Amino acid sequence: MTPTITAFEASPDRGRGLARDMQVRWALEEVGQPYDVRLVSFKQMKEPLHLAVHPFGQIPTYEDGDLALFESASIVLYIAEHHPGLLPADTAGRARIITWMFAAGDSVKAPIIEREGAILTERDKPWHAERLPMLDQRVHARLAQLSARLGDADWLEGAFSAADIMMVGLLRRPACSDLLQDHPNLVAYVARAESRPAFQRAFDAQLAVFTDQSKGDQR
Ligand code: GTB
Repeated sequence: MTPTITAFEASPDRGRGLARDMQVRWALEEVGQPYDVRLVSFKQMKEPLHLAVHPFGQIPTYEDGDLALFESASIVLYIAEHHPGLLPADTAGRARIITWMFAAGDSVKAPIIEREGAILTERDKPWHAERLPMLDQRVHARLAQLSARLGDADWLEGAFSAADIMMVGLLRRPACSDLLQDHPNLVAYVARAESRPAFQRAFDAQLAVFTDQSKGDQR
């Protein structure tokens, strides 16, 4: 059966591949699994039909027969578990990849989200200029640790894996990518990931949604 994922009908990122359907598309492209996409509006996301699949009324979701999943990391892990290529065969190797997936959604993400929130919502506050360098420093500290661990390796744990999809998805967020320049091996890591044919196909597919929608708006 062909799985169906959901994505923004009109992504606020204007096709930059920052919404979380990008990671799901990328994983599906890496394993060569064709998929359908159901585009949803912000209104539809909050309606019962979509809430039945996603309790928080968000994208992405993943449906395959009776199975309905939400949370991009969980979806990527499911795809990796059911297709060869994104998880090693041995138990310990799989556990290490899953650990990195958790790190991308927790330890590394936390300071990035805090900085993102401050930039988006606290710009007009009198204390913003004083607080921002502290938040920058927290992101830098975590990126420095990640950079030290990656060293001159191509990927987080040996071969390219589901962990790289989730980590690169995080590092591409603007609240992180604008601080990445101090860590050249992380810049190269993201560029290496973005040059993968599967990434490109996923990126082009989500960009096409924005391009088609813009054409529609002009008509
Ligand atoms: N933890 C969940 C996951 O990983 O799946 C987070 C899901 C999530 O945040 N979904 C967002 C959403 O549906 C889209 S991706 N938002 C609509 C809503 O909550 O009503 C987050 C996102 C949104 C916009 C941009 N952007 O414009 O750059 C980037 C990322």
